[in-house]
Amino acid sequence: MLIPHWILYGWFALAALSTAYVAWDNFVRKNPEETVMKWGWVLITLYMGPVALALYVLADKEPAPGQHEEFIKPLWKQGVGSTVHCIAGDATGIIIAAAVTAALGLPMWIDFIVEYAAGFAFGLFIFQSLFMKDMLGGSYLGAVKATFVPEWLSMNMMAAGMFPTMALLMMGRDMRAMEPTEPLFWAVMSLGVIVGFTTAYPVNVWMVARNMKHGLMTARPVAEPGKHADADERDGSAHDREHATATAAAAEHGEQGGGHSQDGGSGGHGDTGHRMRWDVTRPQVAVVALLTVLALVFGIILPAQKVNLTLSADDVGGAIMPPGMIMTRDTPGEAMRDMSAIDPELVSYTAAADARGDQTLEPRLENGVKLFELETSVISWNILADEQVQAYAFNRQVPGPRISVTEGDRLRIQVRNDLPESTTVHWHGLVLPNAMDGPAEITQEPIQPGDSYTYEFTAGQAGTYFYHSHDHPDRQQAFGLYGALIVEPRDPARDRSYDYDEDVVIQLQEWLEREGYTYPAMLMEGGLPNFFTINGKAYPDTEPIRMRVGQRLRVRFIGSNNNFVHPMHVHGGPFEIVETDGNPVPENARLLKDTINVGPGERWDVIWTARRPGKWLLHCHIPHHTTNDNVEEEGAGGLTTIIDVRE
Ligand SMILES: [Cu+2]
Repeated sequence: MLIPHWILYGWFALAALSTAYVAWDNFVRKNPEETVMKWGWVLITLYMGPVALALYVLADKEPAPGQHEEFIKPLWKQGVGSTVHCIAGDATGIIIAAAVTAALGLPMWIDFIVEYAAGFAFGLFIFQSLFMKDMLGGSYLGAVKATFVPEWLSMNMMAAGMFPTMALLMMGRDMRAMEPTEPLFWAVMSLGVIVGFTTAYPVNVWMVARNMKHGLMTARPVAEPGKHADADERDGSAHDREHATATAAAAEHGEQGGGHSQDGGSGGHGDTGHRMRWDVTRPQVAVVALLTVLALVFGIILPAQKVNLTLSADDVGGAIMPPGMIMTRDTPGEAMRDMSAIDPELVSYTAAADARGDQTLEPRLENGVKLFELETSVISWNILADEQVQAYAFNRQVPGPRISVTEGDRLRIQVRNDLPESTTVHWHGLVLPNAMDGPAEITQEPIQPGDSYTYEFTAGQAGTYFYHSHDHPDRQQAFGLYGALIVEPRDPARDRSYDYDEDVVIQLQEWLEREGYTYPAMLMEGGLPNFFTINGKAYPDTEPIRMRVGQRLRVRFIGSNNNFVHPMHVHGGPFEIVETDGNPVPENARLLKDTINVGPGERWDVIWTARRPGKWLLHCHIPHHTTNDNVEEEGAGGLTTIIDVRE
């Protein structure tokens, strides 16, 4: 599931408004609450948004002046207060640690350790101890000791909910969630805190009930004798004044959460000994501690079974995965990056909706050498009038421009790489010096982003060839880095035996496009294509072939696609196969076929005679490949074109 940014920003806006309200109600309207709790509520509302706002209003916001003491008595509200108090510190530590570890590029499993330590430290040393020390007798060390175990139990349960939420979402389909610069990261943190709050709540209720932890308290400003309580303008201020004394009294014994402790039998809340007396036995604490540790362990084991926790934001941060890709705990980061979508923000050029690829590239002549310039870049390309893909393109077109030369020509081809990743170009089918052949890391260093490489060779063979990326071709060629390379014979007699009137190149391709993101189509779970193109367009936007009865058509099929063998079938009479992979077929060996299996990398040159007038289909015979995302438009789709024959 990819969550649109407007939903994320909507959530952040709600969280901001909720936080503003809670802050205003606490500090301006002076909800009669301990200062530490006021800050706790503000932080927790920042993280949990409207969820915290609801909890605040239902559990802690004084419904009418003077009612706070009574209002907060129920145990469930005390539990909420205790959880807020704990999570505010823990979550702050975890979120800061998560942002720092992500920025440092540390693996997820180290993130968890750092986050646990930071969350616990923040919760214990700052939120519990520092803020609570006055209530706990004034000694900071004493406060640390008194709150250590309750804080630890609560932290375990919080992490038991928050860690798996973070791991499964951060390393899910949309790994922008691993980047603190992305809004999704903060949304995942927000959800993680909500889940962590939920899992930490039960143990907090238990601890409040057993007098191990404070819940909610009422704290009212002590009215100075002889002076009216401050001129509060709001309704019921008279009520406030009436309760000024009660307030002070409440503050005195405020140390023990709310009302329940009164009947909780916890004796030691006298004026001096401000330490809470736990209403539990050691074995009881021990078994609850055991359960929280188990919950935490499961909270880490669970995601570790599902996602690869050895990966970091540096490895896969920002990657958006195809919806059906199977990612397991041992899927390498490189595999994920390879199958991830093109980041639409990298698009540097948007081609016109009706732009066509395979435009003939004119060379410059330099001392008898034909100089061609190719430049790779990320573009937006229409495969249909209403369907755009992000593509890797040569010279801003899909397929790349046609390089058309004559047998024996000396070629110099400058390739400039403007992709976000390295690339190379392979001249498919040509015999040339090994250093000019193109396979990345085998015959050459890949061309880094911003760099160039010059290929120079003589086109020694006539026929139908093509060029394509040979650096991660499973990704780059699938994204559109291919183009036709046609070498005309120096001796025109070579193909006189199969005269033709029209000459058409058909380059096949498969695409995977969903929700506006383009993934490299692959024969892998989650990578199967849902769009198919001839020369960069799907039917009905493929270019029809216009002929007259009696004319002969030469079709040069190029298997520029990556995955399927496409049985290309023609209506209205068979093809005659005249060349295969650039090699002429002897006249006495030329097969007649109406269906030719065009596999990846293959070229088939065929002659088709227009025998009768009408609209004759030329299409792949895997019916799914003649649909657009499983939809047939105007009778077909995808790998379909029409040979329109007139009298
Ligand atoms: Cu097909």
